[in-house]
Amino acid sequence: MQAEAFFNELWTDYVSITPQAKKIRDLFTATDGEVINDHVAFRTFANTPLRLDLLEPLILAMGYERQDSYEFKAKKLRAHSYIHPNPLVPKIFCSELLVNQLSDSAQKIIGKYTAEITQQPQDQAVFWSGRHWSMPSWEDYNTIMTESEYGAWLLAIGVRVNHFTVSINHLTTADAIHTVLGRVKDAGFSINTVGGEVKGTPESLLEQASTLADRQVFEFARGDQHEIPTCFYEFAKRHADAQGFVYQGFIEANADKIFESTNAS
Ligand code: OOG
Ligand code: NI
Repeated sequence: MQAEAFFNELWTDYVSITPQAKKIRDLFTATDGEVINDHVAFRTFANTPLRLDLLEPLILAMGYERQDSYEFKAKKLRAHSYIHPNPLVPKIFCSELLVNQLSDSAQKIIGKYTAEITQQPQDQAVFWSGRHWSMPSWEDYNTIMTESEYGAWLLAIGVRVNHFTVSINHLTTADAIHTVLGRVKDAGFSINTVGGEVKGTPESLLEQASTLADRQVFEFARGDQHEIPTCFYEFAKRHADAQGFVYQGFIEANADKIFESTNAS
């Protein structure tokens, strides 16, 4: 599958549960013509047929290369990032929850659902085809939430794009991340303030910020209806190093805070 078709499918799936992203993108297309996407991110469960190592070949098949690896010990996550030889094709950040580091009871709950995954991913559609297990009960969702916000989010939302990212470098009417965030806030959207609104500095070569995830009512098992966080929109400004190369990587300390954009409170 070509990258362009891939990102079109992802965007359609993403805005269906993240209407704020379409509104914010429209805000910038109105002034800048086109919004270039820096990267997208996915989340998945390790120790299942959808684990990172089994999703990776589908990413590499589109021409990507593994860029780097990351560990988030406290959150019990690991991740890889992927970069495409065409600089206009968005990078991909894919993390997984190390389920076997959770408590026995949490492993049992997650395992009950992930046992429903019937096969390993066959093609890229795995990234927009929704949950591969039944909607959890509200009780199970909340039990997992006490140990892992990420785990609860993933159990309810499934393996699908978690955020798109506006490349501030490609905007023509705003250069500084603070200007971009000012416009987003003036339009009425909330920014994730965990670790400060802006994660990273020009010196670390990557500044990032994100909205707080949209919220949507989902029908849990047995028909219980509850509003939960869905997905968010990110903004990234990349800086050049002393040799003039614009940094293309990710920064573990920034990412650690970006994850919290889907927190319930
Ligand atoms: C991914 C968080 C990391 C970044 O840009 O550092 C990230 C997530 O929330 O799943 O996107
Ligand atoms: Ni991101």
